[in-house]
Amino acid sequence: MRLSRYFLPTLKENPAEAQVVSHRLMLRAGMIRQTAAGIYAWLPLGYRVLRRVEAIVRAEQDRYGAIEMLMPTLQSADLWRESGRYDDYGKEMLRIRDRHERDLLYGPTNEEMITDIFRNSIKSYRDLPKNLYHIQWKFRDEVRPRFGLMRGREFLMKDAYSFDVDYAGAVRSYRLMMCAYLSTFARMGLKAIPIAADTGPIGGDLSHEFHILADTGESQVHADPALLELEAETPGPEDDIDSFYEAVTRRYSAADEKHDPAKCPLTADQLVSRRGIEVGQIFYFGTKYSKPLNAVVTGPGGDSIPVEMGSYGIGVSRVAAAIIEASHDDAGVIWPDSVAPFGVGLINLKAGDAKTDEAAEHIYQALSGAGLDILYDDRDERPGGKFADMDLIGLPWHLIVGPRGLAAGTVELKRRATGERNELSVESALARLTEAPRPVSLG
Ligand code: 5CA
Repeated sequence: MRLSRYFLPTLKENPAEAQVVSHRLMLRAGMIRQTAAGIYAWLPLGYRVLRRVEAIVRAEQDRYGAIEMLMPTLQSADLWRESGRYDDYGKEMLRIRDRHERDLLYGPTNEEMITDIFRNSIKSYRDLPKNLYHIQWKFRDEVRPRFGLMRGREFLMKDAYSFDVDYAGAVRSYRLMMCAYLSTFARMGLKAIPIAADTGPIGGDLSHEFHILADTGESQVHADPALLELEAETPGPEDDIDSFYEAVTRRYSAADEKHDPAKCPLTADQLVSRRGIEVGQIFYFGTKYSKPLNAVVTGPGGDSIPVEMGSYGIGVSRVAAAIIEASHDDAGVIWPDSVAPFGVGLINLKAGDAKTDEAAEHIYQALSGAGLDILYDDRDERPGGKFADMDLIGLPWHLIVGPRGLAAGTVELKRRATGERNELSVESALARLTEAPRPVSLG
């Protein structure tokens, strides 16, 4: 992509309304714009990040056996009356009435809808287990939307729902999702800690939140420091997930509401007690929805069994912001390779100079031809502004082409994360970049 033709409205000044670094940098780097309180448009650069995050979430859900589908954002109120949550949910639910005076709502979550779809289609224990998920916009009319995408009103969520015939099956579904989550966050360069949690309005008796430690986090979490050192490699779906799950969950962890110093086996100074950003949560809630909605299957003996369920959420849009909270410096964002909007930023230091244009164009074509995503800064601007913009948007590699280097037969390759710079021949720079890890495919 040529920057002269792209839409990248960067800001020089810090926007006054942004209190946390991710919000500030997403506005400044031209990734998002607010359109109403807690509601954002994703500009082209931000949208590429969102889609990469989505692609990793999707790949890991698929790998651990969940099946993708898509449910609508608008839901009928009647279903929520069946579960009893229409009144319970309170003011956070956006209620809508159509022209026929029928009550609808903009979905804050989808337990009722998926249970309805399930009960109309699956009748036998032989068709279980099933885990169905979608990646869809949600709306929660938060009293205080804040921190940009961290606590929005409209936000993108991956939500999965598992159906099993018995408790043992439900536990296996839950453990598979725990592994999928740890693997998902690790692929995004994030260290996410599973924290034992209360279940809140989703209900149930087994739940973990996944937190990224950051001072700007909205929750206080307490954990055994060993949980910060989990293996980056989580077991695959065919491996021994039970031993892994037990090794993780025997370590103490608790969200603030659940933390009880009297019951904690570690003393305060042995614990990590920090602010955390909740990027995902998993729940086992048994028959909480299947019983009132009558989602039953016929068991092996011909008896009617309400299915055992769990639900598993990831705040996809929140994750995009959490990555910035975890990875930035004073100059801007530092994207991990896997989720970067473009893998390489190519800077032409003297646009309009025939030789420099020719060399930069050659590199742009060669890298694009090798399947890399390049943002080519071909604008007629001063080098200082170009460097500042490239640091701000935080692409992992910067390839700098200027007349002085070219006269000596070199270009400069900079790694954004470390600041390391190398003068290389064009051929070596191209070879390095084609071999380097790339962002996940946008599909
Ligand atoms: N039905 C369950 C799981 S599918 C559920 O709704 N869980 S949740 O309430 O914990 O939400 C899942 C994830 O969505 C959270 O972990 C969080 O990362 C994200 N999320 C929740 N509220 C917001 C919000 N207002 N803005 C951005 N992300 C949010």
